[in-house]
Amino acid sequence: MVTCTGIYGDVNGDGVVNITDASFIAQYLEGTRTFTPCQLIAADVDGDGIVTATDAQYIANYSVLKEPYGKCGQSFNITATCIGLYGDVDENGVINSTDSSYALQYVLGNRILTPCQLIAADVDGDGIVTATDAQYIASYITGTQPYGKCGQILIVTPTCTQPTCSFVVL
Ligand SMILES: [Ca+2]
Ligand SMILES: [Ca+2]
Ligand SMILES: [Ca+2]
Repeated sequence: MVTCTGIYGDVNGDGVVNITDASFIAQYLEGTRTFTPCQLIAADVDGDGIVTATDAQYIANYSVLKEPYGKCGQSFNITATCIGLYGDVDENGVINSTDSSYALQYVLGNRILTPCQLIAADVDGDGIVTATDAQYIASYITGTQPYGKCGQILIVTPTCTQPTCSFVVL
C-alpha cells in the first residue's frame, strides 16, 4: 500500500503552491525531472489523470489567484494499492525502452512482474499483458499513436470508484 498526503499543486512538497511547483512540472514534461507517485498526484491539479502543461498553467493561475486553477490548494490523503504511471513498468518514474523490454520479457516468460507492475504494463487496457502492450510502450517513447494509457496516472485502491482505477488486481 502507498499513502500520499499533501496539497494539490504543491509538487515539491514545501507546503506552498507557487511558481516553483509549476516549474517542476515543466521540467517533468521536458524529461529533466522525475516524479514520485505522490508528486504525480499533487501535480494533476485539473484532475484529468495525466500531468500536462495545463496543470502547470493552473498552478501559475492559482499563485496569482486567477481562475481556473482546479484542485490547487486542496489537501489530499490517498491510500492506494498501486500508484504510478501506465507504461512505467519498472516503476522508476520514467517511461523508456527498459519498460518496453520488461513487458516483452514478461510475455516471453523471462521476467516476473508484481501486480502493480502488471497493471502499469497493461497500457492497452484489455486486462492482460501482451506483446501489444510492449509495442504501445515503444510507440509512446517516440510519440506515435496508438499508445493506449501510457503516461496516464495509475491509481488502484481497494474501494476505487475513479475511472483510472477500474483495473482489478488479480
Ligand atoms: Ca511547493
Ligand atoms: Ca492533469
Ligand atoms: Ca494489455
